[in-house]
Amino acid sequence: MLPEQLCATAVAHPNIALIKYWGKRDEQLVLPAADSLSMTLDVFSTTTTVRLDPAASGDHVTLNGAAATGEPHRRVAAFLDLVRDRAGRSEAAVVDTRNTVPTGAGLASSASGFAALALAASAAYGLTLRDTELSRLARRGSGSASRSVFGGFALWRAGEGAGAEGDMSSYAEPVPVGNLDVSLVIAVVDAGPKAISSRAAMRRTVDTSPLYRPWVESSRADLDDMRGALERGDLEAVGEIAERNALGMHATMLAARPAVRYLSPATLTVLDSVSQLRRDGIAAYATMDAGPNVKVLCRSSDAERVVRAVRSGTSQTFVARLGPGASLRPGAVG
Ligand code: 2P0
Repeated sequence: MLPEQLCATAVAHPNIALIKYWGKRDEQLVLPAADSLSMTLDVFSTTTTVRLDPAASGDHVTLNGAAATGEPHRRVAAFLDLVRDRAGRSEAAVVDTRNTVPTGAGLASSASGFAALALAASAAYGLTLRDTELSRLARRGSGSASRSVFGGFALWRAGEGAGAEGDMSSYAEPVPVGNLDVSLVIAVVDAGPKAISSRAAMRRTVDTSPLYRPWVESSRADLDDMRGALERGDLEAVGEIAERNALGMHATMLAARPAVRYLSPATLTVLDSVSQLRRDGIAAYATMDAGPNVKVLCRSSDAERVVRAVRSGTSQTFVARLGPGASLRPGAVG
């Protein structure tokens, strides 16, 4: 019989950044160049079970029922090594991950994936981590996963310094928010795989874009403004700041050499629809990540109107609201 802590299941949700993370100062420790701020969604959860297998010689990973190989397997195994180091244990693990994001929706699952894996693996290997420690651990899998540890709005601090000092000081934490009614309409314009991974695109932007440093500076100012807007519960200000921050991030990428361009003609069509909604008096603001899809911030009561406005030119739309932080499934440890 296995001792009690050798199996755990955790659930986590994706997050969308309103102040973007784009660029690292330390690739190995996943230390970002600047703070970022996100909202965790209530859709597209990832559920991950980690079971220690003392008889196995290596980790076995399945993603939606299919055995992971190559780079996805390597990233999970490297992450488990961090957990094993910290726990002082050496057993291999069987990892089963299920994403509820619809296949082909073109939405990344690394944030929810590594947040769920961090929680399930740390519990399975017998570690009890505070939220801050869990966020630091999830960060090592994928930077944005540090934020999915928390529900609602989360601020990921870049932290200070290098090496252990940087590692200790870079984690996410919840952000206090006033009374804010917000929904996010996700407009999928292209569900295909990206031409360049966000990891490689970030690196190229940091290394070659003359607009990178200015964007980092303006992002710091955007963050201060965003915190004020969230405290006031001012959706118009939250949306304006999020939209300008996202467009600035894409501008820095366009200036990379060679250029990184995720935005497509269909993206711009949706952006036009969002501008038209504003002219019609609807508070609607766009943000885009490492792909052509558009997420539109709006009041919940306007979400259906936004869906109708962006529908032409999109293959699918979803409406999300604020979601919960990562959690262990009750009774799932043992
Ligand atoms: C974000 N993105 O803040 C930004 C905006 C995409 C655009 O975080 O290299 O998968 O694993 O730390 O977290 C996507 O990057 O990158 C991302 P790694 P990650 O949400």
